[in-house]
Amino acid sequence: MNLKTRLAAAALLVATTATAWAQVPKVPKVQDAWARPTVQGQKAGGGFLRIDSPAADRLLGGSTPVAGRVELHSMKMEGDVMRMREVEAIELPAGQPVALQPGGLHLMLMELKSPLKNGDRFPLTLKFEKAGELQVEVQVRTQAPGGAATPAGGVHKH
Ligand SMILES: [Cu+2]
Repeated sequence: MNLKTRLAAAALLVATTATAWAQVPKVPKVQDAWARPTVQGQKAGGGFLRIDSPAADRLLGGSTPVAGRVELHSMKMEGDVMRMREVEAIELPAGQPVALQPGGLHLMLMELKSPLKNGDRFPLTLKFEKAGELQVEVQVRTQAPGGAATPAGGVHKH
């Protein structure tokens, strides 16, 4: 192989790699998925995670074997009262991490089939408008991963 051929081959390789790279689906990165333990008889529990989507997308909902259904909730102070509301979708701006956390946007696991016990793990399938479905593992724990203490109580009235 002479130098010219080698350069051409190298250029072709770069071009091929670049093309393959561009075709990699823009899958959101989901980290630190966790849920609070629940007590016997508690029908709903909060789920939290961080989503970093490389492309603008929307989280539409999810499903998990541990709950009858999964809702998307927002939480806001209105006067002295913390109010939760179901939302249609959660906007995910390109390259901007969105945190679902206690006191803010969160997942609500409705119709829990059994209490979530500290230390348990369960699968959760998230549904995105563009990226489709993505399965993540949720850890049941009393504190957010990373050790940040969460607001006490966790009273969830619907
Ligand atoms: Cu909620």
